[in-house]
Amino acid sequence: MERAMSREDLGEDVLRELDKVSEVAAHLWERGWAERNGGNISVDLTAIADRLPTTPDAVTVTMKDLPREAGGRTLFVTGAGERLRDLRPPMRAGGIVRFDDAANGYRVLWSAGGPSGFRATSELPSHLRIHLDLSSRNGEHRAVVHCHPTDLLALSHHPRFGIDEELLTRTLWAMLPEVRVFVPSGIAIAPYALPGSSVLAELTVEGLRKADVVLWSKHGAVAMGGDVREAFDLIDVAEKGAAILLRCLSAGYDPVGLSDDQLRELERKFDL
Ligand code: 2HA
Ligand code: ZN
Repeated sequence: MERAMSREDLGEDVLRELDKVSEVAAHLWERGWAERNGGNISVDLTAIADRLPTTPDAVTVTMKDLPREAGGRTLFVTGAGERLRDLRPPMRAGGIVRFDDAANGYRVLWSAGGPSGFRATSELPSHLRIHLDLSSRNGEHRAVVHCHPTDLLALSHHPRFGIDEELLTRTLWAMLPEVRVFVPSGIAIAPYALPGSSVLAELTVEGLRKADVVLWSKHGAVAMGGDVREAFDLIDVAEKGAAILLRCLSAGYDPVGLSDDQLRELERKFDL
């Protein structure tokens, strides 16, 4: 029997991505956006981890209704029920999984605690669907971050901002120039759906086709990026807009907001 892979066997490219995951997971925890087992992260490693061997004795965790294109994909994912604050090296809370060719499920290639016992995040259906959708569109996006950013989540309960994604996007763009520039495609709202469900996965994929951040109503936010840092930045900037909006509303006034002219000036300067 082959010995289980150690961290060093993963290779430099994979380890670099895992280090970024640890860094971003620490930010999520410090921000209070990942209480208990809240939040999850995945990185599509298929292009850089295709040589990692499948541990021969690893059991297949079966999954129903996997899209066929999932076959052969290799993802880093956080574990079900794990705490993101435990993603500091040596990364107790994450693992690398590969979907079998027939897309009936996945096998664990590596996890810091050994491959047995590791189970991928309950939000794997959403993460996987996003990665598959992305790889069919372009190769640039490889990481998906889901977390529970407090102010965006609070706004999803707002009777107007919480149900009107155009209003929400325009209002947050107007809170400070960064939001207009660094969340250029805005925020989509996915109506509440059961966490981990394929309905939520579908809504998320639809949202990310048009927007940079998808706000899961009454739950949290999702973004994707070339790496986890980029995905985190999108949520972080959108959340800053939400925090300013809520700060003004809680102080008892409606924010003035950047004017249409000021927004247009930014759009010209940054070619948006
Ligand atoms: O992984 O955040 O949405 C825990 C969650 C589920
Ligand atoms: Zn969640």
